[in-house]
Amino acid sequence: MKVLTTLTSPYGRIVRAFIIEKGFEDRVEIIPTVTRTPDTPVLDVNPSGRVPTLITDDGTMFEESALICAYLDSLEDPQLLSPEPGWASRIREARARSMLDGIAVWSREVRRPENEQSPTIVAHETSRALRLAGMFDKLIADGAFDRPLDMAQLTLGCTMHGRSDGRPPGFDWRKDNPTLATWIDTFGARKSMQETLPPA
Ligand SMILES: N[C@@H](CCC(=O)N[C@@H](CS)C(=O)NCC(=O)O)C(=O)O
Repeated sequence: MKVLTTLTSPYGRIVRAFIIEKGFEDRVEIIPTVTRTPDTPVLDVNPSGRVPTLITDDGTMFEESALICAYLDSLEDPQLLSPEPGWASRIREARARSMLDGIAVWSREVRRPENEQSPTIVAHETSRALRLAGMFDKLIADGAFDRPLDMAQLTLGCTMHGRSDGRPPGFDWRKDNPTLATWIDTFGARKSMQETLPPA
């Protein structure tokens, strides 16, 4: 199997980290690629051009990080991501993905040429990310992540780990969210997080 991804994509990082958590490094080849160019190799296999894109040995194409992780998890026991009964773990996962989706929009916006950037979008996403950081600070203090690895933890870890204050500019989340900061630092020590750090 092959996964096409950039090494900077947090969505790609979720899949790369999960491959390590699952011990599938020998089963899934990571193919670093570029996106958003007319000749990106992703377009040869996936018309959306998005990463991560998984190609299975029988040629099936998967996109969407959570789906790819669920598929990989299904291939071999123990299943690492079996959600606990009830809705709580899926609710946490959706909240983490909501935070990631907002930060991805924000990060993309500030990479555009300055005269094309929207201060309205930047302000909107800054507020959203800071509000959600505050929510996770409280949830974690209340024990939401005192459990085995799940997609919520993997998503939040890949969203926040390696993201020092001020990246994107104005994302000063650490000082007001010490519980979240400690959790991210602890989660970030996992081999899967250390080996998937985005390039500086
Ligand atoms: N919901 C998707 C999001 C994937 C996504 O937006 N990937 C970005 C990279 S961070 C991408 O491929 N962008 C290229 C493009 O939009 O053409 C997932 O979870 O995998």
